[in-house]
Amino acid sequence: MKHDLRKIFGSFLADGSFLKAETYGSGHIHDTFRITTEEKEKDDYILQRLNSNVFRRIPELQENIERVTNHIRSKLAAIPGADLKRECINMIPAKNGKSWINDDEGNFWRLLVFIPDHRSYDIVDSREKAKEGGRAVGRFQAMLADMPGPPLHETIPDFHNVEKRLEWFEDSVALDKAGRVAGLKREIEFFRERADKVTIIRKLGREGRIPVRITHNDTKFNNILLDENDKALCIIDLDTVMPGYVHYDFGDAIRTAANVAAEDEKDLSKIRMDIGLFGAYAEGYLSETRETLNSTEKEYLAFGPLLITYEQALRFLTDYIDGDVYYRIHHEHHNLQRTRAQIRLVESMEEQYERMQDIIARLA
Ligand code: ADP
Ligand code: GN1
Ligand code: MG
Repeated sequence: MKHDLRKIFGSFLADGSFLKAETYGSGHIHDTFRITTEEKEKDDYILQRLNSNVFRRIPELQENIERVTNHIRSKLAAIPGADLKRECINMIPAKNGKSWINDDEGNFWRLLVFIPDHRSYDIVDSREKAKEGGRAVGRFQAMLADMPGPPLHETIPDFHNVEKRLEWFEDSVALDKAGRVAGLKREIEFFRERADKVTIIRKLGREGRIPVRITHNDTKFNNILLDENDKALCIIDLDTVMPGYVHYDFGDAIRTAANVAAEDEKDLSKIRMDIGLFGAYAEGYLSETRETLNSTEKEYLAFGPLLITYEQALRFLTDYIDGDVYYRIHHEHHNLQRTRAQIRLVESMEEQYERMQDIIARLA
């Protein structure tokens, strides 16, 4: 599908003239383009065609992001030397008065200021970067802790509800829409064996032992931008910011920051959670959140990565079984390859779980 990106860009109140558009980044959900402007001194932009299959209520989602970014900007404005253009997502209003437009085909588009001189990593190769990532997420949660107003919209209902995700998985297995289930016995068994264990965080929530907070819910490391010196800069991809448990954000960041291999690595022998990267991220994260987290949240923090990596593997396999309807794939069996890589990562975490708990106990 070819879109007239120049025309779409022209529907927003951006400063600068359209020079060129290129596809950008390695996100799995939206179609993302970098717009370069003709004038050297003016901002570049990120133009996104939003995935309305994944996000069913985009006006609500955009309202969430407006509230969250306004609140973060007001916090940053009180910090001397803060860079409001680089430390927070800035959405450009459209000429229609909203923060998005619909094109003739009904697609939703939004425009963001391109954050200059940032570094984004799919794989983290040093403890310093992991620690800065932890700081960035901790700071993000702290800034949103006192956001006034009603709860944020749930942009994807039951997003991290692993009990629901297990039900949907079993439904998909039973339906076997794409005829793929016969070859997946080992993988399916992996999830069933652990199904009772992974509900612990939700149980703690139901018992009132851990609070619902505002969380990001998609803290994979390439959604955490670092600056040119690899210092914490900005958390992006705010579509899933909504009520959640801190274990989700800690877990998803460790899933990506502490894995020495790619999320979809084919050679399973290369996949391992690095305990040094785990400890460094945890140190950065707890340096910002030690005072706010309660003792039960801390006690179960190390379980977050096991839960979220399990859930991620389950989501990839469910999508594979459904015939690849959710995540962008780059080849036929990509979702299965991703599943196997994430299963291997869960096993690596299980092997090191006691050390993970010890590290958190020492830092918390
Ligand atoms: P997805 O949900 O598809 O992951 P993201 O919102 O994360 O979409 O955007 C995809 C990629 O685009 C990011 O991983 C990042 O590389 C880049 N990106 C997004 N927003 C910005 C921004 N404001 N400035 C610079 N790069 C950005
Ligand atoms: C998607 O949007 P992106 O690419 O940052 C997904 C996350 C998954 C991730 C796996 C809205 O993240 O939940 O953890 O892929 N986002 C959504 O790489 O489903
Ligand atoms: Mg992203």
